[in-house]
Amino acid sequence: MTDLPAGLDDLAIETPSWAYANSGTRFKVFAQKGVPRDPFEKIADAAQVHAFTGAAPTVALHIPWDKVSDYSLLAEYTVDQGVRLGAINANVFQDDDYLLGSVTNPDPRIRRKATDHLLECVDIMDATGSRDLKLWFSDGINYPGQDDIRARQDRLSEALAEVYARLGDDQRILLEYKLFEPAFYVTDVPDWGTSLLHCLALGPKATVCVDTGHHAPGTNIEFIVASLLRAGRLGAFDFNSRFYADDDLMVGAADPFQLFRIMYEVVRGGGLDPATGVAFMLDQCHNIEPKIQGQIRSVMNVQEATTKALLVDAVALRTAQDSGDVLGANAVLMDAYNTDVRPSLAAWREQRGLDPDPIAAYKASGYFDKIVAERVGGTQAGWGA
Ligand code: LRH
Ligand code: MN
Repeated sequence: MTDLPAGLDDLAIETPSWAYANSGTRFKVFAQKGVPRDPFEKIADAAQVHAFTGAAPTVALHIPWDKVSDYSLLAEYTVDQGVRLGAINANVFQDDDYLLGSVTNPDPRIRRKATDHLLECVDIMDATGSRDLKLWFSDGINYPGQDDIRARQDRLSEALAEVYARLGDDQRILLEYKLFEPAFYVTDVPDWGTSLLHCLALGPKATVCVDTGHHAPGTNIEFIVASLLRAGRLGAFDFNSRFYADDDLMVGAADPFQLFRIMYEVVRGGGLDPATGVAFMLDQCHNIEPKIQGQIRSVMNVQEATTKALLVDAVALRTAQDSGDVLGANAVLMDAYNTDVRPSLAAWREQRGLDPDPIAAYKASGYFDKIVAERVGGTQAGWGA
């Protein structure tokens, strides 16, 4: 069994409230038994993930999916459940007014409406004590000529500047990019370069969010991670995995080697140090699989990739790299990747009073049967689209 390197204790993963709700594709959203009906039940489920993994202490909210009358009450309930509220996700992608865009819309009245929603989310952060405002814009165009690409960037930066000015000292923006969907010709924040340009223009409290499902096939995401860490502008990850597009599958499920390479650049770039402020969030949809188990498995996948990354022999690697030993250097990384860290992680859990097998322990806890029996009636939560 491998001794676990220091640093794993620093890995804190944030689970998304919407992963516990019904989700699907344009073809079908399959309802599942026991699904939460409100943010309180979502948080109770998220608390289970932390209870069995010891590594998921915060929960991200999405507004208005998680709208409540009293956010400080929700924050108190969350602490009572053993977790804390994390990032606040704005939503300017589901209102009919946003047909031609939200903050980039040609119509100033609609831009005003969208910006006001973003400002409302900062008010919510004040109530929940959240540090991060996560901004993802579905804004874009579908046909060449439909709108002026540069003018839309001007509108976007104007709205971002107003929101940035509203931030408190300890608050920040996470600007997420995405190559395409729902826009299919130009997305206004399509890549890390565009997000970084806006962040640099705004100021130090604006950072980039890397959603691992938002790149063109073949994109070297770990290069983006290394570059953003080097620039001090890597704010967060939205972890998931994909075989084709924004599939939002469990992180590490489709490409565990890619997740390892990403976490190696995180470790190498000092991103695991809480002082660097990188948020490790999951952004997934468990369309057909049990949701709480899916989140537990996802947290374990990130723990495994991070542990392997922490095992890389940095001295041997640097020696091989500096001497031009191509295969030697590659072998150092592959040795770490090919190390079975599961027994060590099981021991890490036991040392912390956790069951070595979180999924088996969760299944044996009877929690799922309890919520299936309790959560009868009412309306199951979903994306509300
Ligand atoms: C957009 C996205 C964004 C969230 C949404 C749930 O694809 O990744 O992070 O708002 O999913
Ligand atoms: Mn995302």
